[in-house]
Amino acid sequence: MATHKKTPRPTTPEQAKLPAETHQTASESQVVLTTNQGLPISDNQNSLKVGERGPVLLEDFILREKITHFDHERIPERIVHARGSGAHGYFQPYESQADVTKAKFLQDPKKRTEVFARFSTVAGGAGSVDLPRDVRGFAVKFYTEEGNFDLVGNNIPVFFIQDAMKFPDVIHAVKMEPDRGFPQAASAHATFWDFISLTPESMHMVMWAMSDRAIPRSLRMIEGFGVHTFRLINEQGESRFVKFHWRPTIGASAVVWDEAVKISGADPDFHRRDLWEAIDRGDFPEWELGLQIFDEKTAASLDFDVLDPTKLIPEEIVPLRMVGKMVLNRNPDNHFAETEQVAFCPSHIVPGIGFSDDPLLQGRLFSYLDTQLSRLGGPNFHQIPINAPRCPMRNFQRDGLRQMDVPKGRVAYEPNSLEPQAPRECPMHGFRTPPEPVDGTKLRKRAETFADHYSQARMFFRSMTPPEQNHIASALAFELAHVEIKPIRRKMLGHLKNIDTALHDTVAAALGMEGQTEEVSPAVTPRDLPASQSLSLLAKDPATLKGRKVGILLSDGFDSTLLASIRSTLKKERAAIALIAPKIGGATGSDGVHLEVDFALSGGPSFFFDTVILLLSESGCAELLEEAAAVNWVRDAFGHLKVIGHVPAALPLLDASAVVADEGIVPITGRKDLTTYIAAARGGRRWEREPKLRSIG
Ligand code: HDE
Repeated sequence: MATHKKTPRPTTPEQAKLPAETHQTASESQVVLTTNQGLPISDNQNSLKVGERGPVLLEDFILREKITHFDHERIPERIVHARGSGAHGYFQPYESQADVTKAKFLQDPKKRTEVFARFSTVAGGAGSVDLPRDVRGFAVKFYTEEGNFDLVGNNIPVFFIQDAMKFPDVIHAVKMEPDRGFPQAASAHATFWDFISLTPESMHMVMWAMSDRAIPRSLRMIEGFGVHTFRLINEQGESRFVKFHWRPTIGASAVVWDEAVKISGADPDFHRRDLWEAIDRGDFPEWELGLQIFDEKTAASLDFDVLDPTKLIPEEIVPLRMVGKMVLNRNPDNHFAETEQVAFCPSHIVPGIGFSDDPLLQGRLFSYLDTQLSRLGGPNFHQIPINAPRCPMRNFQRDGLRQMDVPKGRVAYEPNSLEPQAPRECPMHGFRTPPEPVDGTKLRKRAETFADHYSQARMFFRSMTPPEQNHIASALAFELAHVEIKPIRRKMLGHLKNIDTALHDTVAAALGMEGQTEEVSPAVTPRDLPASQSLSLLAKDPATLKGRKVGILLSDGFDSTLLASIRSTLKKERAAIALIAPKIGGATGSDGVHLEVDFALSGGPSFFFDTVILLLSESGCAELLEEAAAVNWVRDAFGHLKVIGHVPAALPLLDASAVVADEGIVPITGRKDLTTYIAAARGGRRWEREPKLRSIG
């Protein structure tokens, strides 16, 4: 028989409140803990029992309130874009855009409009990692003086499908497979590629999703796109088409795949942490808002349909007009209340902006409002502080679940004569849909003008630099290798052949599937379009250390004077610095001063940083030669093509890590060499190293 071991009985009431050191009671000046009804709580450590060791009483309403609230802490997560990170900030236009739009937030260069931005992955759940291969959501809520404008975009300018009817299918295909419940946050599985192989319209987006865009270095370094064609309307009622773009002012960058894999394990919150820390240290992320504005005539002259969301307009044809800047300068106060509860809807629009007939956009105008009803528990989610407009909101909608307001008065209808002060419609300033003649037959049919599925996919691939093309081929080989059903792989090779034969050949070889391609005949023969420079990340790499993170590995006896120079130089570059030492306790420099560090070697791998410096003493280096974590640290930095600055004493560690000297391995002996290191580090990764280190596949 099991015996019940008795714990010694506490002798005084004070002893019953163990552990004493974690128990904080309110002094006269402190805020008193209360229940949700405001009742002061005397004991937050113990439930109400019959005797000190007796059963807990149902009567304990304080315990029940606390546990009940806890039980209901989770709300349904977003079906897509569940994993997100947000920040507050403002948008400020450079000059009035009155010639094209009457939108109030685009008029006065002196006026800042408050914004809240949320960045997200698409496929994974709320607790999934930050760096899977995936599209990133880029949603911005502008709290304008004429209502909230939500620009709910992605970091890729096109989409997988052309019609909202297909959205549940593409999402079901990419999400974890319903029978087995895996894989989480990954497109490398059979159902996704099965759907894609049967959906030629996805091919352009697939090229983007397999490119470096899908593994960003930082949320601060992604571009954003409204994707659909929208409309701008000015005070004269003139309407033009527009596509929205966000450009990060510090440039867009990606990690390499091996880094993404390792970061996902070492720091699943890599992007969220990076965004938080940057804002926290005052290094505010910024994006310029760019508009591609065009009229019906230009739209008609293009060789694709501007209503087709699988197509982009090359900037060579319609350049961007940069109209203002968004600065994110404040972290959320509460992740749940703000980042989780924020409700974006493409239908949240303001006068001066309008929709197009893009069938995907039209479906979205329905979907987002609908999803908030179940996600946020009813029709009053606009009252949640993060969603509430900052301008007055008055109408006759009443009641409903989660009603937090107390509307006054007798009148809840319009027109009325009882309350002359009650709100009325405003023909002068109210939102108006620009009149557009529509005439046609009611039918379910895809427009012929949407039928060219390969030309822009080819254009995108051919606009990439060689390293970017290799990454696309590698990503395709990696993903398709996870598809155990061979006919799907064969069909995908058929699509790739329609996009680019060299790409097809490389992927077929990487899969070991030469000669097994299933031909896919395109609805429209793909054309060779001119390459577009703006599509490549590397072609417009800004060569800067601004906003980048430099990891400096120290050992006891490091050169203190040199560290001071490195620090002040990097500060001028506006780079962030992280110090790493074998132990978190820190390292003592040549001047005898002990320095605290940010990471222990094992917890601060080199793939957290954009470039690294080895600042070791001879004895420190000798000790690290015995340490696998140190050898991996350096080997990874080399393998991830990073610029490595090092003092001569670190050479044995470079050798032990099989580092081969090239222009990215920069000796630093003193202040003077720093210039060489900085120049190299500004240039980013050493792409010429890559083919020597890994083959495609
Ligand atoms: Fe979304 N999408 N989407 N989407 N989407 C959602 O709305 C949907 C599409 C995008 O940070 C959901 O509030 C349909 C394109 C972002 O909260 C849902 C279709 C683009 C976010 C929904 C699309 C996006 C969402 C899930 C095809 C780029 C996250 C939770 C017709 C332009 C916003 C929610 C945030 C979220 C539906 C296609 C971007 C279910 C039906 C194209 C950035 O309503």
